Amino acid sequence: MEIEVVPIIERLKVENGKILLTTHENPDGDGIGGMLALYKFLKKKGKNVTCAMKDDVPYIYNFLPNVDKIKKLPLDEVFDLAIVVDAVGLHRVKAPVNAREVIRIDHHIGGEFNGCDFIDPNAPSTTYLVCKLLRIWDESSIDKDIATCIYTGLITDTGSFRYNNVDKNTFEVAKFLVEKGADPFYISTMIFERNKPNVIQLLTKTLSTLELYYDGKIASLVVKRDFIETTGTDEEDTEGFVNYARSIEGVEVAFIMIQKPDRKTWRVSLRGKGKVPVRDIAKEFDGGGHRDAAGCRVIGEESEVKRKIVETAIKYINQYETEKALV
Ligand SMILES: [Mn+2]
Repeated sequence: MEIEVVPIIERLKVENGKILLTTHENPDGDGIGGMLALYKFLKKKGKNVTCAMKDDVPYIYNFLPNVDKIKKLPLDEVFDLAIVVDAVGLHRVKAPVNAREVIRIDHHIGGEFNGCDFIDPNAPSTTYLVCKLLRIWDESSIDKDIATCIYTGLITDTGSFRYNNVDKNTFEVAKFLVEKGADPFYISTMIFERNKPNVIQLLTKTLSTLELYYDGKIASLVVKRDFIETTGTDEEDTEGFVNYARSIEGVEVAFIMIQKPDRKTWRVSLRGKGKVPVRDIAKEFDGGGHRDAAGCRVIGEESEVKRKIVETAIKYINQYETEKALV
């Protein structure tokens, strides 16, 4: 199990040039946490590291140590090595990166494998993999700041240890991080207990769009651009809204459609409950993700897009039920 991490550690040890750490667009706690954990660790190892990504840091992650060091892509610089965190490739970064070599640390499936990549689709978060890497490299260099960043990715990608990607190893890593100084109450408070009143207004508008289909097995929510504009919020404030649709008893597929500023593109986030693989639904629209959390972009009228997603969800619900009946 440990052997797979060794090539990336050996590669990083010999890199004395410029290293770029980056993550996907619409960055989350796992991408930013993973990037900043590596940033501080590599700095301690005397490396020349830069953190940069396409979008701004969402408000809820502004407490993370070294968050002010994150630059905006594109950068007018050539890097010797780029490490893409929480993404299967540079195409997910959605901004130009000039690097001689790219390696990936991720828990998503996809892309061509390169010998230095560290990818494990069974890991609950990318920061879980980052933790594994840093522990094998030099456990004593993991300090409170690094532990805080890793813990952030761990709780945001597991819904605070509620999703089915959690097992005893997740708690073992969490215990290690707390021993290293991560403060669970502080981190959870910073991420989940600092809602602005207008975000709750946005949530209210969004929840009023709730619709159920197919005997209540499918639930949809819509965030119209007007909702965002009239409440003075941002698209990133919709993070987690889809979970309200998923939380309904009997729902197997939940999705939220977020209208992009061009008003014809919809960013769709899908959530499952361990039965119907929502990643397969997203794939039909050229998207991807995890079995229970996936996304895609669809262009069209609201009702048309919704109908297509619902029809595809029905197909996969039927497929799941047929397979279950055969077992
Ligand atoms: Mn992740």
